[in-house]
Amino acid sequence: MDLDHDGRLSFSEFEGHHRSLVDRAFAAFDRDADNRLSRQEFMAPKE
Ligand SMILES: [Ca+2]
Ligand SMILES: [Ca+2]
Repeated sequence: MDLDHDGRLSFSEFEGHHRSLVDRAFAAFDRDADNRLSRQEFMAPKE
């Protein structure tokens, strides 16, 4: 998360970390990988 290892978290480091988490969460829902969540994908229980 602290990309430049200066012991502090810059905004871009923080943003990049959370962006990657969000990307992974989105990909977990997006079963057909079309970069859109249908209602069915969004409502489907995670496995
Ligand atoms: Ca840093
Ligand atoms: Ca989809």
